[in-house]
Amino acid sequence: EQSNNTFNYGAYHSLEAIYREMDNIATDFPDLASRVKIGQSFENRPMYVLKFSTGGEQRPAIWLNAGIHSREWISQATAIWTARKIVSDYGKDRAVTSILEKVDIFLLPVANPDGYVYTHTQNRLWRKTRSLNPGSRCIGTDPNRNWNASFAGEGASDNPCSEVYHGPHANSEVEVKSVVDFIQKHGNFRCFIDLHSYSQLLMYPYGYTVKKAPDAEELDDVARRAAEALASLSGTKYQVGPICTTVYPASGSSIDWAYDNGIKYAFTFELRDTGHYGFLLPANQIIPTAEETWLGLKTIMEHVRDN
Ligand code: ING
Ligand code: ZN
Repeated sequence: EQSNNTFNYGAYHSLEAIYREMDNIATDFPDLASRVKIGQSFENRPMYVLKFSTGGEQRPAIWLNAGIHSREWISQATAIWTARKIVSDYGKDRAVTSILEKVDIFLLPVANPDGYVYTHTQNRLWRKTRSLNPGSRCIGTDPNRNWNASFAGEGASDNPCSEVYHGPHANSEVEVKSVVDFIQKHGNFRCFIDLHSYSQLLMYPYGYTVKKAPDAEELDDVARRAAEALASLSGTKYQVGPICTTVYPASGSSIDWAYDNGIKYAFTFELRDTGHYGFLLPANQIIPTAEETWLGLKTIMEHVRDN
């Protein structure tokens, strides 16, 4: 049933190639996967998610977000590998099968499509969206400072030329607004995971304050178990902790928004490496990274299934 599968998971791909592969997955596994358009980008590119579901009505759901920062290519690559892994393992791997009997998974591999195209065509290290800022020559907003969670607070900038510019108002970026609207309309998300790179960290709220999240102990326990599972494959070490004290203060982030809107299991991965290659992680590390990350993701998803 993988007649269309000529996609090389060990290489980085264009937006078009990723979108084509998402379509192939949905076509090959129509009872399990569907490609859903949730909106379009500032430059009018479609935003596609893969929905994995074995039935039911608005089952509890997991949002897997990737590529919100366009230059973090291992994020988008890990996400599309994960999509293929889910359809390949369903019915074979006990954990995946049991997760999908109870919860739906929504996977957004390229949360910032305009930025992603720009990193392929103009500037490999572009991070932000590509929206225009009236009155400034500088382009783009940091889409991980644009969510409605202590918007424009600490760790974000009001300068449009900054890499962490928060934008004119919360949800000003159509890419962010499209995800917010989809999640709110659905109403039954229990988990939100955002994949970034790099630094090998697994973090939970908050980024906007040093105050402990009410569920910090449970989140820390889940994250530690996930990091342990991840390391079990080939020894890759992840540091675990709240965003604010583990990396830096950051307001308006996706997982703080998710957490403050009732999505308790909110996590961010900073994938490989620790800085040797940084954003320019060689393609021969895509599959090893995706495979180990998968063990961490599965640990979190099993916890969501059981709670
Ligand atoms: N790091 C993240 C950033 O947006 C982060 C760190 C994660 C902040 C989650 C807030 C919430 O700055 C990278 N590399 O983008
Ligand atoms: Zn990032």
